[in-house]
Amino acid sequence: MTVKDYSRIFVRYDLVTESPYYSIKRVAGENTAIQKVLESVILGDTENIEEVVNAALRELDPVEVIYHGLLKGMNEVSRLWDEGIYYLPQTLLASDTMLVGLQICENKLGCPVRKRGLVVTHTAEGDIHDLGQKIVNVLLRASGFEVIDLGKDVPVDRVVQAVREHKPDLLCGTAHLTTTMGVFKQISDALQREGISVPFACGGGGGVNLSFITSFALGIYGKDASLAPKMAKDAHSGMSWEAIRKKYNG
Ligand code: B12
Repeated sequence: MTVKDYSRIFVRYDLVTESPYYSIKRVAGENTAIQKVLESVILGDTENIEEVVNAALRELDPVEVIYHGLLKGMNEVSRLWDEGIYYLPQTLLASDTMLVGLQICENKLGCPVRKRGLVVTHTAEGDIHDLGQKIVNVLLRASGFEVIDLGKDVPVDRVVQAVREHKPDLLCGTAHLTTTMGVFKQISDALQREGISVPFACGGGGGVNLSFITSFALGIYGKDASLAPKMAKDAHSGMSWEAIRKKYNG
């Protein structure tokens, strides 16, 4: 066979596929405005994120911008990290970019005046992976729930204290580290010792999965943030944690 085109003969394909620009092409969608949001997250472009999110919001619903732009971009960043292409600085910049975009979407969503119920959310003790929790907060607020956001790296005692004090319909937790997810069981045990049986929806990564979360009382596994408002609605209507677990976790 004779080679007819020599123009790509010296291309290092490993370097091509390891570029974030390859990622951007890989996940390209139809909508240009959304594509720009996605690109800004992948490139960690904190300077332009405000402008591109506002432009996308002129065409699309905030929840669409969150799911098809911010979250899709962050999922691609997760892939780049997992494959050893992105390191801490790029990932951190991408996370900060996503958080700026999320805040703009949240402002645009606004909050219904009449509150439907109360939810306490937190990211596990020792864990700073709070992007999932932030999305959960935004979707809950947009659905009319009052959210008490305890933040990240929250000690077990503080979570238990907040549940005692605020008596939420639902408690939410996010964790990503194998070393931190165990605190969910500690929280559940502590609540049970006090006779509190609040449904405890948990999500995240690493070992946080259906079998781990359903291995302790109160735990309900949430694969996606969009489940949080549905679970909160069920909890507010009086469903027990067992019934909610059965409904969402089978
Ligand atoms: C972004 C990221 C970071 C960012 C976090 C920024 C931030 N503000 O969150 C930074 C750069 C700071 C970081 C730091 C570290 N990270 Co990191 N990080 C990631 C990465 C790439 C993506 C995680 C992420 O945010 N995904 C996007 C969000 C939106 O997804 P999510 O939280 O899962 O949320 C979705 C669902 O889970 C769900 N959900 C989440 N919570 C809830 C709650 C409820 C109620 C419901 C219903 C749903 C729900 O809804 C969301 C989508 O709809 C992962 C790799 C990966 N593939 O996941 C590693 C990863 C989690 N990190 C890891 C590690 C080891 C670290 C560090 C220890 C690194 C280091 N050597 O310093 C530190 C941790 C420090 C600490 N004490 O926490 C490991 C964990 C390994 C493990 N199993 O223990 C991972 C898996 C990478 C790896 N493969 O090694 N990290």
